[in-house]
Amino acid sequence: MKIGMICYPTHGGSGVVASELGLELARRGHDVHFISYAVPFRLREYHPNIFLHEVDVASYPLFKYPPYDLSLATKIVDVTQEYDLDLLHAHYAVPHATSAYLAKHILNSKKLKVITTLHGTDITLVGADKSFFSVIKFSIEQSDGVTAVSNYLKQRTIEEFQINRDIKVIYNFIDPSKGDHSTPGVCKREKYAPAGERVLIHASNFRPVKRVSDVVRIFAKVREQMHCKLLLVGEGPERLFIQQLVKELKLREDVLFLGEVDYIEEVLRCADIFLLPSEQESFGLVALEAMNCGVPVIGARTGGVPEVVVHGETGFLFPVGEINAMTQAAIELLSDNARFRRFVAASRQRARRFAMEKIMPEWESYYREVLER
Ligand code: GMT
Repeated sequence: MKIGMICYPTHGGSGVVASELGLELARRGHDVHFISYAVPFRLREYHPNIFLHEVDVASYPLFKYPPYDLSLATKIVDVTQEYDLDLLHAHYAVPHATSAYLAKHILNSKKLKVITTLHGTDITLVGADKSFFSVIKFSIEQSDGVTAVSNYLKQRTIEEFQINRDIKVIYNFIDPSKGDHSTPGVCKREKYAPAGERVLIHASNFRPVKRVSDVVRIFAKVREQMHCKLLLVGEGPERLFIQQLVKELKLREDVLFLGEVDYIEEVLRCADIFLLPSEQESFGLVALEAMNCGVPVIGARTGGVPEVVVHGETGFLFPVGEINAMTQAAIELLSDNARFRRFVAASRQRARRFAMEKIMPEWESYYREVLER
């Protein structure tokens, strides 16, 4: 198949999923054309079946806001014509699904199909903004195929947008070998925890929805009970506020800001517990990546997270904002070695449910099904 993969290039779940899916499709012999405004960060490795097409965003003094969606649609039209694409796969509804729809109609093609994958904030945050409502609803309804990354997100989309069409749930996936501690590039745990401290970790885009201040407050309370370090991975609008909070709580020596990390497993492999107290999370790819590395997850029972993390087996989930319960769970788990080891093993085991070799056939058969529509 010749596939156009439309995604955001930045550090974020939807870009990671699109990149890993595209790479694996390329390994399986398909041609994959990435269309984005920059090279997606996970695509730095060369593959002969991967093609990159950067969208040039028009700038003109009249444009206070350059029309990215139109530049993207134009690029999709050009690439589809030049490479005779069969399928456009838009990751994230806004504006990718809409630009793909527009391109398909400019090309006036019956052969070309559009699949939209909903990732989460395109429905729960952006979608709830009334100014986008009708265009998102239209783009979902007009796609030839629609997938959601969890049952939760599927239900939420149907309810919020009164959608009356099939939406297929295809879970995000991991490569089990990346969680393997014997693979090269293993994190130097002693660099972060030189005196054998326990290591807590959080990774996100530091947006309010992630509740990173809860992470810091949980860590502060755990630290009252045991020697530990907190690794904070990522960048985003709340980073300065979080740095200030770390300073106020006098945690500077024990909290390490690592910035953006391209291959997160390298850091996850040296952590004991992943904290994910998000207000909203349609799936929680990073929780799955943590479990794949044998790191249990403690966080909020929200959105699609309970479809990934098994409460009491691979971590603990509590209502959003229950930082005392999250703290207690972390202290208890870290204080009982035998139990902790059971959680580590169960986390790895659970992650296998989302192994690439299980999920990829779902994608390939869904692509074929949509192409036959
Ligand atoms: O978490 C974010 O805000 C980034 C966002 C994205 O699209 O990059 O993540 C969403 O998609 C991920 C991949 O499918 C999911 O694992 C995340 O749970 C989801 N984020 C939210 O729902 C907040």
